[in-house]
Amino acid sequence: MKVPYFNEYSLVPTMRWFGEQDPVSLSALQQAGCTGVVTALHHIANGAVWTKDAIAERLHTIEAAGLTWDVVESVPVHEAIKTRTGQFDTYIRHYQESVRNLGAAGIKIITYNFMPVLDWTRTDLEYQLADGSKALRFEQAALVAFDLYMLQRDGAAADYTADAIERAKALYAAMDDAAKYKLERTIIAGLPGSEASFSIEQFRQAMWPYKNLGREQLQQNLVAFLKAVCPVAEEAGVQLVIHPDDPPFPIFGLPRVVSTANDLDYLFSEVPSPSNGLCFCTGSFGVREDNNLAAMVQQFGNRIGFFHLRNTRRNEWGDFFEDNHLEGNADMAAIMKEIVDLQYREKRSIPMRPDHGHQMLDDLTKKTNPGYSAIGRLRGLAELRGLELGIQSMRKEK
Ligand code: DNO
Repeated sequence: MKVPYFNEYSLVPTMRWFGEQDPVSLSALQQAGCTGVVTALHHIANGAVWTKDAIAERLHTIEAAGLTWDVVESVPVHEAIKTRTGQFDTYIRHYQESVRNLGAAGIKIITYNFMPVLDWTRTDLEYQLADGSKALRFEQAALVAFDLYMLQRDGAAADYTADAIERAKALYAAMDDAAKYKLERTIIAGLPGSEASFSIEQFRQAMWPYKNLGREQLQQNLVAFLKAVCPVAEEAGVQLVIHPDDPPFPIFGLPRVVSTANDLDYLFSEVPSPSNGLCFCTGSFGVREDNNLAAMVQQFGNRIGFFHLRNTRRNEWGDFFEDNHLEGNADMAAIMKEIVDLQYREKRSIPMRPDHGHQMLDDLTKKTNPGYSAIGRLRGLAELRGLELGIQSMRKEK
């Protein structure tokens, strides 16, 4: 991990790289100001071991480009582990093996999530903003329309208010076939970094094991997973950092257990191991009005091994879009102040990536990975690092 030259304890600037097929090159990441890379071996099937050779190969590519591999995002957790069914103990053994192999290669921070079936979810990947750029958006009515009229999930209507159903009905009535298909693909085809992609029928089947699995059971399954993997991670010098639910509330009747400060409290008190860490994603937590982000950075600071910094703007319906990094509902300056304090307090530099970015400028005419275009992230990184340096220098003047 290379710490930027200007201050001893500073956020380590990184971006996500999807491997050789990523339209954004390693050189571009370096030009944007990154010293490190966040990546995963996406070609390895979910549940299989990440071998030493496969890790070494990726490491070599990154280091040959003059960068370091600072964080893994993600080693995916197999659905059998989340539901504790089928071959879950085999998959846990495989996970332990991957953790050992990564630790031995010097890669010490591993991101994962415990969201049932779907990773992050949006309903629109081309939400037009007034300045001409495009953002990612989650519209509650679109999700409800998909759930009620396309997925036709049993009992779905009971999850929504009459008002939400009215809005979904109106939205659906105005959609043509192309719009419906686009919505379906946006929700279940898998956004960048997701390990799964479904047709409607496959999605129904994937949800089946959760039929009688409530929130408490999922929480316990997460704790059981951590109790099995953290001791191995400790030995390997690795920290597992959990990514919060995105969005941070249940969707499609599936439980979610990493959405609030209470959820985190439970997780860290059940599994106190230092390897049980947190990927603090301001974009995910920030969608909930009851999450005080700056206070959460303070409260869980000693657990945070990785930051995703991003901003969202919500409305009264529960819709949100991804705003500019310094704008939106999250008070990024207050959050950054806590981050600067945390790094000085604990005398460490924490890797960070500007999470997502708008599709803008030349990227508007290119094929980009939604959220992961070069220029939007470059803008985010530049703004966030400027904010950090400003806060650091004010601190010194005191
Ligand atoms: C989206 C990402 C997520 C994240 C995983 C971590 O942009 O933040 O896909 O990588 O949830 O396991």
